[in-house]
Amino acid sequence: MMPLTYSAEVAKARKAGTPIVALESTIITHGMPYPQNLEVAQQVEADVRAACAIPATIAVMEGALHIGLDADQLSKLAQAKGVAKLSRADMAVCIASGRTGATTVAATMIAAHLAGIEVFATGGIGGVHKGAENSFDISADLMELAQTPVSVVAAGAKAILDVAKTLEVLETHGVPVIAFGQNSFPAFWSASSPLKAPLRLDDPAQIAAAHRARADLGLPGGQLIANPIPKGAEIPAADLAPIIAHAQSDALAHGITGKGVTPYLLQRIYELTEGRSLTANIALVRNNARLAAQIATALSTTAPKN
Ligand code: PSU
Ligand code: MN
Repeated sequence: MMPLTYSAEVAKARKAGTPIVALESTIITHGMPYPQNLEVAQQVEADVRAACAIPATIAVMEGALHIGLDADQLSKLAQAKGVAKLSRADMAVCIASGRTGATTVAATMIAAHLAGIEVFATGGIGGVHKGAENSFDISADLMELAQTPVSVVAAGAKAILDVAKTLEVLETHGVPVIAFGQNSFPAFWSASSPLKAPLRLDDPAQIAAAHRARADLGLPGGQLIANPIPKGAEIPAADLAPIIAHAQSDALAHGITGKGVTPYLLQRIYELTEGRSLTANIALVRNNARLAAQIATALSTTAPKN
């Protein structure tokens, strides 16, 4: 079994049975600029604590798989240059070569599951990119949701993706996509989208019960909880559409492919919205952290059976 390096706070929570929420680190290293990335990471951790759970930010630091980072480690990671972006395919090589890497949704789910953490909060998941019929660019996050039993709270999928195809792939792989408190599938910067969410639940305790029921049915994999951005923080889809198209044509013109695509588009949209995309991003991640803490609390009252 892979040795795990727990932060003191997470080690204590594990002993005491306090609910724990996993947090990813790619959002810190590849999703937001410094110093906002550090401020957001600290704020999101504080939100989890305020909701009576313990945050476990996950990353590989110099070859060690960390479940929870202390304040110095978080600050170091937020400023580090050349950090690898780790998905399922990359984790083992990063660990074996003693390097530092930030975990995507897929890699964070793998690490969380190893640590017995059942809930994870992020901003947006990876998905099927526009033009995937030619590029085959489909995030490994989708297949991870199909095989690793962690409930992931995200604000839906970004319009940088082909959201309809993303939902189709999730359905094909049997991933429950559950909108929280509404019928529409949230569109990251906007609370609703023209697409209906396949499933809806209105109560964190029901989401926890569905997580347990899935395991009791013998089904592998987790759930995607699609939590809409808070109303006051939305950016209208019509404002963003031309900006996303602009960012996408820049990516094409610069020959950006593979793992580089998502970070490039996020950075370009940040520049083109003059930081407005980041303000919205912060509001929704914080909102997701609070919901994840409530789900983790509900799960902690019903231990897994296996
Ligand atoms: N989408 C966002 N913000 C992010 C990411 C996706 O809105 O920060 C990050 C997450 O870590 C996600 C990863 O798991 O990008 C997906 O990358 P790819 O498309 O290369 O699988
Ligand atoms: Mn990709």
